[in-house]
Amino acid sequence: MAKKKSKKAKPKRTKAAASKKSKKRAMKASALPALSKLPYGKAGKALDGVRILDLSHVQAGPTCTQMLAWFGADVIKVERPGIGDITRGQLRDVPNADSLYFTMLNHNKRSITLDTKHPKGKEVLDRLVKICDVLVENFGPGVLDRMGYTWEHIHKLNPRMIVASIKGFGPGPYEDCKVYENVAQCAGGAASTTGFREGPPLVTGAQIGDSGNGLHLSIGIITALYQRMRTGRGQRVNIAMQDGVLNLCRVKLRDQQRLKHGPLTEYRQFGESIPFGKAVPRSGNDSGGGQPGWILKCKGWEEDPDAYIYFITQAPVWEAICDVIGKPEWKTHPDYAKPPARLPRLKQIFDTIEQWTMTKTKFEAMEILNKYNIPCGPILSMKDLAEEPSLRKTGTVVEVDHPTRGKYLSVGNPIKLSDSISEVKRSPLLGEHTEEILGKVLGYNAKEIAEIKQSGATSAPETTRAAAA
Ligand code: CAO
Repeated sequence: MAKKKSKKAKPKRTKAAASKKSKKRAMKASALPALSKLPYGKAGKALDGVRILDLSHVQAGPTCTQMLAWFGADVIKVERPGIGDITRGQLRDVPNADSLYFTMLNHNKRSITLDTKHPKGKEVLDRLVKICDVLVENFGPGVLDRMGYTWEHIHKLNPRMIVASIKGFGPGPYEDCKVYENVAQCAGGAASTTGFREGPPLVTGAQIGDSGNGLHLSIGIITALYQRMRTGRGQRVNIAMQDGVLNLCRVKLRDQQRLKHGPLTEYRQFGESIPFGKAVPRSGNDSGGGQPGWILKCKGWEEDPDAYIYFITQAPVWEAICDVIGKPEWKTHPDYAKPPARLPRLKQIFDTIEQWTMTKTKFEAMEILNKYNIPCGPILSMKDLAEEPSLRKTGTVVEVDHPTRGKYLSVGNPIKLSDSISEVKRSPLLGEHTEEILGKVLGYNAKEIAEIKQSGATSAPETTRAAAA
């Protein structure tokens, strides 16, 4: 029997309790500023006011700081006098101009040249540490400490500083190793699972070790900046390239564990009755998810290496697929009608679909398949992408002008914020902003700037300059 509700009177809200509650509400509300009345895209940039001390080089660090710069952070890139970031001179296509390798990774930044091992250079770097919010570096293991910029030293100068680092490996047997992109792909599980079963491990064109970890690092930095709003203090953000690549290969670690319970039925080798070994094999062009897919030849494949399409036999549109490729009988045939029945015969199914795709160009096939919501994608070459008008329109591919190399194409910010619109500004020349940063940012007067310059802390000896040319 239900208990009779007690008729206890509700406790009366005292004046004190009410005022406590309204205070709490007011505090909560005041955590956010009043709604901006400015139109979207006109209220400044997301990271306006954030200053980044960028000691990064090559690709992994610079992709991170470029992303932060696109979001409005003031990125001050510190470079070795006379040489600068090594990529300025690597893979050069235009004599005496910064390479595309450098320009495409260092947009929207300012450059100061500084010998960080020179006593006067250290004095300037100390000042930079004091006024910046984030220090980003991807030197080899131990380099920053050897320079004298240990976490303790940095934190003493500026307890609010976030110190963000990329290294090849985390603590463990390889922590002292230097690492480049492809090493990270190999150590993080990507190479072992990429390519065809019968071939060697393969590295991918997507720079998941460098640019992928630049993204990981930027997420870490923005998160640390957010936490600093509550704690007031900085923290370290560490990314190991091996970890970042493994994170992107998460589905392969999933498959490694599934192997214990039987063969991976969505892999072609299952249908070909080839036994699985102890580790996840290379899966060629098999889909990494639950909907089987493969790359198929299209009309013109004999001459054009990119005349292919990725075709996914998504279960809900199977009947449409059967009609399009001229196999309506597969809709009811017990060997093809249901997804589990199709798994052992994926090769034969895709070979049959390919007979159809070979009669169409990749774009014709796309148009037909899209009408039926059949997931597919043409293999687009870099030429296709560079010339694609819709990518130009969205700013994903942009043309940038540069004083020494002229016009070139770059990839703009792929993350589109509706209230913080990215503009792509050319990369800085080596040391272009040295005086500006010494004077306007660090507050040195003209006499002090002259002394710094005379000390050799911002310029390279003739021999270094000649070697870099
Ligand atoms: N003034 C004076 N010296 C400077 C300087 C400056 N402004 N900037 C850098 N240097 C010096 C450093 O002090 C260091 O000297 P020491 O070795 O004498 O201490 C040296 O230049 C840089 O060392 P490094 O190990 O970082 O550079 P490297 O070319 O030998 O190696 C790389 C490059 C990428 C393998 C290594 O930096 C690394 O493993 N980084 C971490 C992982 C990473 O980010 N890899 C991806 C790179 S992108 O493909």
